[in-house]
Amino acid sequence: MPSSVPPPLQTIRDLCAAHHAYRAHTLNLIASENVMSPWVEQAIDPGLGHRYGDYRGTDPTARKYTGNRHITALDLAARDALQKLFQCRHADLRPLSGHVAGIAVLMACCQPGDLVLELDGPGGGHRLARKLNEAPLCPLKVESIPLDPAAYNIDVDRTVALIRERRPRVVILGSSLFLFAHPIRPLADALNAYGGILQFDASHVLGLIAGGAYPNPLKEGAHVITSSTHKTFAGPQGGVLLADDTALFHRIAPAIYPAIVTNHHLHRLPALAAVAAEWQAFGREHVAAVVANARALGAALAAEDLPVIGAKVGYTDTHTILIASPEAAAVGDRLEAADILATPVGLPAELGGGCLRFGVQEITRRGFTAAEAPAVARLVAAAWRGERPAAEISTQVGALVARWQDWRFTWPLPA
Ligand code: DSN
Repeated sequence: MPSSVPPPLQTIRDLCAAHHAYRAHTLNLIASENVMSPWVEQAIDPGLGHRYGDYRGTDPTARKYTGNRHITALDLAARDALQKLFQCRHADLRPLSGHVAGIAVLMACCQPGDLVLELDGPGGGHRLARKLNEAPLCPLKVESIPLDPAAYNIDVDRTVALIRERRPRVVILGSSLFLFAHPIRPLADALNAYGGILQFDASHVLGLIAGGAYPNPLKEGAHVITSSTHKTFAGPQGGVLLADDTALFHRIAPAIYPAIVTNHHLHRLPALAAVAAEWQAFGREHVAAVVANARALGAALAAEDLPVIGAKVGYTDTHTILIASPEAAAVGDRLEAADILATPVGLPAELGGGCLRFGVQEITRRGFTAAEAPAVARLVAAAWRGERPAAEISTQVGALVARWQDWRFTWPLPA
């Protein structure tokens, strides 16, 4: 190996180092991010990323390329680990993201012009069908699932009536602003009456489902789960599709391969198997702490007189806390200037039109406990109101996060 780093590569290394140094002293409350434990991160195998492992259909042993004997075994081990963890018959690990897994369901189940019901942006929807519709190749009719703003959840009666009247081909549940579990059974019953599909986007709550803190949508009547694998489920970035219905699983497979994904990025598969094993060992304790910490932080933020959504019902049943603000983007900038990272998003007009979204999954993993919720809330409130210079708050933020250097909910690390 050459001893000195070529100048263009040094620049790249410097940029990465600057990113890591910056993020190490920020308070990361972004609800869609997480960190892998060192054990899981070490299971990412760049050498596998040099190879191809394509297979057609649903049988990972039916490989197109030669040289795959160990890759096939790894792929099967990862698939089996996910099926066991989510107590389902089928897992497809080829989607490169939750979005891609979701597209596969729509491509397999819809004809051009079919109706899809999904939550709109303020309702927390990822807006998969609307995003797909921006490409002229994919014309779908898309309507919004009715919301009960007071409960910040789906309006079950109106949604069931809409399904019966309009007979959508697919209904997509799941949210990027999840506070409370979506009701599934009555919607699934309405869809089953004519063969409609209930797709559940579990991206935000996959870890909570795996650890038993959120009801498993497949057990509640969802036909298919599509998800990313790196939010509350602290795995490598990527996607997964889970199902019990064998015929549906086979129907979706050609949309994944060869339609959307050919090479399915093998380097992440060992880490996916590793995070499933980690969740088997520590998942229950892990996600119980995440939800308890989110509720504690919700209460502490409310005690700072911030308008936390869901005050009458315990703030949240997930990792997420929402604080209403009509000027969410400006507040998000103020927080970022103080090194507090949260996400400004829209909310229904009845809830003020906008909010900041916070998630506690990453800080919980690194050592945050409910006892520290008041300290975190004080810093958030000070930055929110611009009470003190951002640099002064940032110094306190850095001192707080420096205390959280643990790797909780994983196996001991070598000394
Ligand atoms: N839906 C995005 C988010 O919640 O941040 C990620 O895909």
